[in-house]
Amino acid sequence: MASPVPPSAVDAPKKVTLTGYVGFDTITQQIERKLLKRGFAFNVMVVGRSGMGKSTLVNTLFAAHLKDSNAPKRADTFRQTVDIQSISHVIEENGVKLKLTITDTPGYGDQVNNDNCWDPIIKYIKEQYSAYLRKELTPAREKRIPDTRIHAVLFFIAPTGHALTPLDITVMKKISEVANVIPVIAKADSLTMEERTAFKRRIKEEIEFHGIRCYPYIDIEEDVILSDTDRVERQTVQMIRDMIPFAIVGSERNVVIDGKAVRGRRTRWGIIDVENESHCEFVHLRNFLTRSHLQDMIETTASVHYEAFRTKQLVALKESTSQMGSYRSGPDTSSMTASQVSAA
Ligand SMILES: Nc1nc2c(ncn2[C@@H]2O[C@H](COP(=O)(O)OP(=O)(O)OP(=O)(O)O)[C@@H](O)[C@H]2O)c(=O)[nH]1
Ligand SMILES: [Mg+2]
Repeated sequence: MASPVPPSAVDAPKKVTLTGYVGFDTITQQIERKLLKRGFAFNVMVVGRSGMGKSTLVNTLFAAHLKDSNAPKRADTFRQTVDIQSISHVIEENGVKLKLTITDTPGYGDQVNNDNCWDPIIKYIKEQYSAYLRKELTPAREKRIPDTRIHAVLFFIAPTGHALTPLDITVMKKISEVANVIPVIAKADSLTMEERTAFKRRIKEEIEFHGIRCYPYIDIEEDVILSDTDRVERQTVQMIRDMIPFAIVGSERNVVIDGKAVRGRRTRWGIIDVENESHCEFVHLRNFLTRSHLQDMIETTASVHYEAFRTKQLVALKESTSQMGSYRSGPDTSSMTASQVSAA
């Protein structure tokens, strides 16, 4: 049997300074690999008055990118959307998977009394937060909670060339309190370029006047000294804000331009190519959604809108439980909330 080693022979812990390369700088690549493997979920919702081209846009947005054309084709006669429906597609680009879900909603504004016509939309958005919160608070929660929270709401404005309607103002305001709202001018082919510019300016003024908070947000803190990166970021946001509302045209049909089939509309004045930047801002909208702001919208939904919902729910729950007097040895939120959290 080996004799025990005398204490003096054991090496005391030494403080070693590593001068060689250890490789922790690969952490960014490690994170990237993990994120790529996991993929992203991005959920967009379209909202607006009846007949504004919401369903058409849903079928135009990523049409060119879908290899599988399993997307339901619409019948030749246009049907009104009667309930909230979601369509998901998985798009893959350079090994990055994006699960894109577009939620189509029925147009509002057709009733004699349009009071509370926004309720089903708000309810749907909150239900997704609620489902997420329930899963988050389950004692044995899933490693990755499926994210059905709406990250962007495209709000369709009628191309009247005049002003927003009081109903649009109300609905936009209500939704902007619970999600990222991005206004768009629908059916922009019915306005001339000059009319578009003037209408955009008018909408912007109204949005500001009514205190509607549209995405992307600028939080101006007066005394903060900005770094160069912050300054560039702020300029980009400002540039995009100047472009909003995007003037868009949607189409589910192809038209032939120079022998090439493109998504477009044949009008009395000529052919409109949806993807042509000099015809409309559809491409700017799509780039904004997928290229420049996808991650930020996902993050903002979680850190601003979902966070506000979560806090409100948990505070309400805590109050109701303490009122019930069932608060014996401190709150056990994990088991309580899982069963009690419901859409506000
Ligand atoms: N001129 C023009 N017409 C469009 C455009 N987008 C859609 N339309 C037409 O507008 C009509 C209504 O389009 P939908 O996409 O069904 O409208 P919606 O907003 O889904 O309507 P609801 O489901 O009733 O709310 C159809 O005849 C479309 O072809 C566009 O950009 N320009
Ligand atoms: Mg529709």
